[in-house]
This record gives sequence, C-alpha cells and structure tokens, in this order.
Amino acid sequence: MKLIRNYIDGKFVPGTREFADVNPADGSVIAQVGEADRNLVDTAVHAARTALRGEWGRLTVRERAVRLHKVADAIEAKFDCFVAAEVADTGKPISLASRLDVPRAAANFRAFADLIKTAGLESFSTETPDGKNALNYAVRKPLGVVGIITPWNLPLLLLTWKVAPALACGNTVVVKPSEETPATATLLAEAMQEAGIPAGVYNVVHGFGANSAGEFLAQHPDVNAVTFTGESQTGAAIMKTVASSVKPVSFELGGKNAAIIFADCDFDDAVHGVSEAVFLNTGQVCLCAERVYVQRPIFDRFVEALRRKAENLRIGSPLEKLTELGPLISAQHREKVLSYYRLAREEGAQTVTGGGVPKFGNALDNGFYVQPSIYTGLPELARCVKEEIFGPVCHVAPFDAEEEAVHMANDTKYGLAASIWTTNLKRGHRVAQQMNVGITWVNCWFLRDLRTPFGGVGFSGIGREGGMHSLNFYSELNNICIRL
Ligand code: NAD
Ligand code: 6OD
Repeated sequence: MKLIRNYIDGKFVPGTREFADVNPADGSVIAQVGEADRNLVDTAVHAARTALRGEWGRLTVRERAVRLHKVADAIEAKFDCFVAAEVADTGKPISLASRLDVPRAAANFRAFADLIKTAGLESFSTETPDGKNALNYAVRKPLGVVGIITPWNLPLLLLTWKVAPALACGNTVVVKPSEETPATATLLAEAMQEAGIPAGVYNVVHGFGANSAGEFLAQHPDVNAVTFTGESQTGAAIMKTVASSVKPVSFELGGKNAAIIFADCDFDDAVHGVSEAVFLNTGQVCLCAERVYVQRPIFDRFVEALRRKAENLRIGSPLEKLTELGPLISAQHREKVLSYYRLAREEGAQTVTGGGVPKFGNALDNGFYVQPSIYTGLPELARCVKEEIFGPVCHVAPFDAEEEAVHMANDTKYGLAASIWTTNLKRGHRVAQQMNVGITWVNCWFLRDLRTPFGGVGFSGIGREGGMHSLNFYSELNNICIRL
C-alpha cells in the first residue's frame, strides 16, 4: 500500500501513526498517510524557521519569482499525476480537476511571482515642524513562518492560493492539508524540489484538526501567522488557539450564498449559470449557491429548467471524461447532507428533484454519492435555508420586489458570495452594492481574477486575500521616516 509521507526540511518522512486515505468514489483505501505528532510538527516549524536564515532569505525578489515560476512549470510537467491524485482523493470529475484545480495551482504561483516583482509601496513627503521635509517610505518584510491549514474541497487550488503568496513574500511555510485529501500537498513537495526551493521552505505535516497536526501547528509559538480555509466553527476554534500569542490570522470560511434571478435575465444563461453555482464539485465549493431567489413571473419556468439541468447531470465515475457529478467527500459528509435532505422534508419542503442516493449496480454503490436535489416551499427561517449544507442542493424561493430579494439574500449570518442575474445593468450594480458579502458576481459565478479581493464577512471569514491583499497579509510593513 502506498504511504503518503510528511515533507520536512526537504525530506519525505513517515508519521508516528498512520491513517487511511479513502477514495470517495468507491470507498476503497488508496493509501496510508503518516500522521505527524507534536514532535514532527515542531521539527517542521523549526526547519521552516531555520530556512528563513538560509539561501531562501538571501534571494532577491526577482530570484524568488523565478523559482515560483519553476514551481508552476513543475506542476505543469506533472499535470497528469496531480490530476490523478486529486481525482482519487476527492472523487471530483477528471474534467473538473483538469480544467480548474490543477491549472489554477500553477496559475497561483505565476500570478504571485509576477505581482511581487511589480508591487509598489507608498511613500510620503512630510513637512517637518521647522519647515523642512522628511521622507516616509515603507519596506516589505516576510512575516516569518506561516502555518497554512486547508480543507478538502479544492485541496491543491486552495493550498497553493496561500502557499504562493506566502513564498512570494519571502516566508517559509508549514502546511497541514485536510486529512481527507493529503496526496497533492505531498506531490507538491516533489515539484518544490524540482524547482530548487531550498529545504525547509515548504513543509507538509499530515493529520487531523483538534489534538492533532492542525492544532499543534496553530498553537506553535514559532509560527508567526496562521491562514486557514474551512468551516466557520473550525475558524472559531483556531482563533481561540492563536489568541494568546496574538498571531495575525486570515480566515476563509463557510457560506450560505444566494443567487438572485430577475425576470429580465437572459433565461438560458441564468439557468446554466445557477446550475453550475449549485452543483459544481457536487456542491462542495464555499461559493456555491444554496439559496436561489427567483422573481415570480419566471419562477415556475425557472424551477422546471433547473430541475431538467439537475436530472441531466451525468453522475458517475470521476474517471469518465463525461462525468459531471462525482461523490461527496466521505461517508460522514454524505450522512450530513442526507440529514438535511430529510430535514427539508420534515420542515415542509416540496422535493422538485432528488433527495436520495443514486444506484449504479457496481462498485460506485460503495461510494458516497447523493442525488442532486432541489427543494421549494420552505419558510426563510427553516434550518435548510439558514445552515450551510455543502452538497449538490438548493432551495428555490420566489420574490416580487427587488428590496425583498435583497433583504432575503442578506438575512444570514454568513456573507461570502452572491450572484445576480439580470440584463438591466443599472439594477445589477444597485443590487450588487447592497449585498453584505465579500464577492458579488453579476451574470456570472466563480469567474476569478487572482488580483481581486477574496474573502467574506460575518461567519464567512476575516480579511481578504488575492492580489495586493495577499501580499499585505503575508508581509509586515516597516515604515521608515527620514528627516531630510
Ligand atoms: P474543516 O474546518 O473541517 O477542516 C479544514 C482544515 O482544518 C482541515 O485541514 C482540518 O484538519 C483542520 N482543522 C480542523 N479542526 C482544527 C483545529 N481545531 N485546529 C486546527 N486545524 C483544524 O473544513 P472542511 O470540512 O475541510 O471544508 C469544508 C468547509 O470549508 C465548508 O464550510 C466550506 O464552506 C469551507 N470553505 C471555505 C472556503 C472559502 O474560501 N471561504 C473555501 C473552501 C472551503
Ligand atoms: O478561487 C479562489 O481563489 C478561492 N479561494 C476559491 C474558494 C473556493 C471555495 O471552495
């Protein structure tokens, strides 16, 4: 059986215990994973700290950028290995991993390598009390050792979204990928070696959250900052863990995102876009729309068109090129999603489609599949309308007036993303500007420009990453004031 190892100080090291890496498509064990105990996490942090003072710390910005481009080259050279590992770990369709996850991983390194070379800083000419001048300018320094803790839904994409800017700013990192999807973080270590990233700059520790590698990393006194993507409750636990050492944190957390569809939308475009927003990656994207609000004149037609989309999605083996919907990540997560399917019915919903588990008559029946599901008829206070489910499911509700849609969309403790579908761009701007979220798309969804601010409000996160926002999080500014 293959062993997925930790990567510490440039070496692949086994753990002190092992746990199983399961393929969600058929429940088979694909590898054992070496779990890092507190000592191994400590060794990784120590290696990362030492590396700050070595070759890595002496590279110029331009030299660092060249190495990051080489990491992107190495990812592209191993494209098929990354795709295969991501598909086996997550069960996502091979077409999705090939067009989204792996290309984005390489793009993350290229984007931040290019940005750090051109990023400017403020300077001010300041009048002194004696009528002369002083010059203020800021310099950018690395934070030090950054702890990076990531989830299972877009494992490589989300890991590199943080590793790339952290390294671009001159930090060293210790990453703790999700226990569900450990493979690509270790594979990335091979790419780092090939790109000439010095030992200790990129370290991987495998394990779980509480009382395991995740918590040991967040707690570690020599970790200078923690960046985390995952559930809001986990964010709260990590915040408690780091509070006493006053570390900077960046949190990208959960969502219960709304899509608002106006009667004047381009109907086919909106149906297609909302279907993607609900079902992509089996609904396991933090940006997915689980609340769909449709203006009454097109409500019935829209629900019917979305039903047809859901029922025509090709569910099956992630390895089939035409598969559009894979399994959920785990048996436990499937139980959670199915519990919401049951709850929706208990809360009085009408099932438009789905609500159960598909049958294949082959090994996929041992996988963690659910049917894509659409519900209507719930009151806005229903738990299924309020709580993040993180599956291929949405509730569709009608609205009459624009203000009503804005109110319902904003009536949530989350605030990650929204999408608005209208051909009236004045309305698009007006409604977008009233959304209490970090990201609003108009007539599109998950259309990404890596320079833009990304993050959420309320339970959806703290801070923004992306472009200069990432550079500002992953560096300390030292302002220098010189009396001239
Ligand atoms: P999770 O919070 O369960 O786990 C995420 C990571 O945190 C894992 O590596 C886990 O081992 C670790 N962890 C868990 N408890 C910890 C602790 N006490 N201390 C330190 N580390 C700990 O999340 P998940 O189930 O892997 O991912 C799904 C969630 O992530 C959903 O809520 C989704 O909305 C959210 N998410 C948000 C974004 C975003 O950008 N806002 C992106 C992707 C996923
Ligand atoms: O596209 C990104 O940069 C990003 N952070 C996406 C997050 C998706 C959540 O599941």
